[in-house]
This record gives sequence, C-alpha cells and structure tokens, in this order.
Amino acid sequence: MNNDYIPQPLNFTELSEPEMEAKAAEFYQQIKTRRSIRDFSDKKVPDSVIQHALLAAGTAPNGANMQPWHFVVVSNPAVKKQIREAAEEEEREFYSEKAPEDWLDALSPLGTDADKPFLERASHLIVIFLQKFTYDEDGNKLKHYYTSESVGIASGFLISALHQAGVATLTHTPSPMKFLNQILKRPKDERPYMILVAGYPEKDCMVPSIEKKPLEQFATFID
Ligand code: IYR
Repeated sequence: MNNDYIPQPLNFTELSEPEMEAKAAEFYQQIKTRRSIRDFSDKKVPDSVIQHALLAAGTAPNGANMQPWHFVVVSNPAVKKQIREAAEEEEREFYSEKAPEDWLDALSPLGTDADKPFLERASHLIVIFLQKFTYDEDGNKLKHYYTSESVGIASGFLISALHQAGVATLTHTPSPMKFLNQILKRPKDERPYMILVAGYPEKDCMVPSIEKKPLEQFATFID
C-alpha cells in the first residue's frame, strides 16, 4: 500500500458559542451586501489586493489536493479589449439566436444584453481555468479529481475575499469560452471556467431589485 501520509498538528482555535453566533451573523451581514454589478468604473484596484485574494482562493478544499486551477489576471488594456470583442461576438449569437425563450425570460429581470463594456473598463479580469489533469516532472499524465467542485469552491473563496477587501465582482461566462485559451495562451486541455470581473462600481451604479429565498425554502433540518 502507498503511504505518503505525513501528519502535523492542526492549528484550530475553538470559539465560545456566543462568539460563534456573533461571527456567523457578522459574516452573513457582510456577505449579503455583495452584489454582482455590471457598471464598473475604470479605477484601478491594487495588484497586491488581487494577489492576496488569489492566495485565499488557493487554500480552497479540493480533490486530492491537486489544486486543479489556474488564474490569469488581466489588467492590460489591449488584452481586455480582445477579450471583450470575442465575448461580445459569442453573446450576440446567444441573445439573438442560441438562447431559448425561457432562458431569455429568466434573464429579463437582470437587464443583461450582449454589450459587455465592463470587460474593457473594469480594473482586472481574473480568468479562471479548470485543469482536468496535469503532467508530473517526467511528463506522465496525472488525473485531477472533482475538478468542477474544486474550482467552484476556489472561485467562491476568491469572490468572498475580494468582497470583504472592498472589491466588486461579476461572474461572467460567455459560452463557448474557448477563445480565452487562444488569447491568454493557455494549453488547449485547460477549460475556461469563468471570467471574474473585479473592480469598483461606477458612482451611480444600479443593480436589479431581486430577492433571496428565505432559509426555510432552501434548507431542511433533520434533528
Ligand atoms: N452569458 C450571458 C447570459 C447570462 C446568463 C446567465 I445564467 C446570467 O445569470 C447572466 C447572463 C451574459 O453574460 O449576458
């Protein structure tokens, strides 16, 4: 049997129940203020803030600790422009031909359309890639596990880290997204997972008035 297990002590601080309550409530109050925005200003977010948020994303739980992700951080205006143009081409097809009526109906409260000026204007585009496998030093193919769950969790960490650092985000998934491999020179077996648009909201930024489900509608407790 393989045995590469090297244990080390866990660093865990147990909180009192009142502290736990307060922290849980405080986190909810903070995270619920996050909104996806589409009206970004051109103000720059410091690279160091993005780097720290990425370090947080890299700590996400993931399949067999293979860390099956790669993040490309784009602040270069010419590259952002290329991404905008390619994404808008996909989106025009989506909105005018590909999207079924029920999907367009579901999107209608969000007020979205094929124009994506934020892809050029926002401070950073963080393009998240999923790796189904990798290669070791000898060129052997190593399979990754639970890749979509892993990259989803890392993306969630990233969004939360950016939010609490005062950075607004939008998850953007033009479909298909293969153009991102070409523009960003990533290997063809890496799958573009999403573009996370990061920056500051424009001064008079508006967001759709939408509601979240009450807890009893989306959670069941079996005591
Ligand atoms: N990718 C398109 C459409 C879109 C789809 C979903 I699901 C959304 O929640 C929002 C938009 C766009 O970005 O416009």
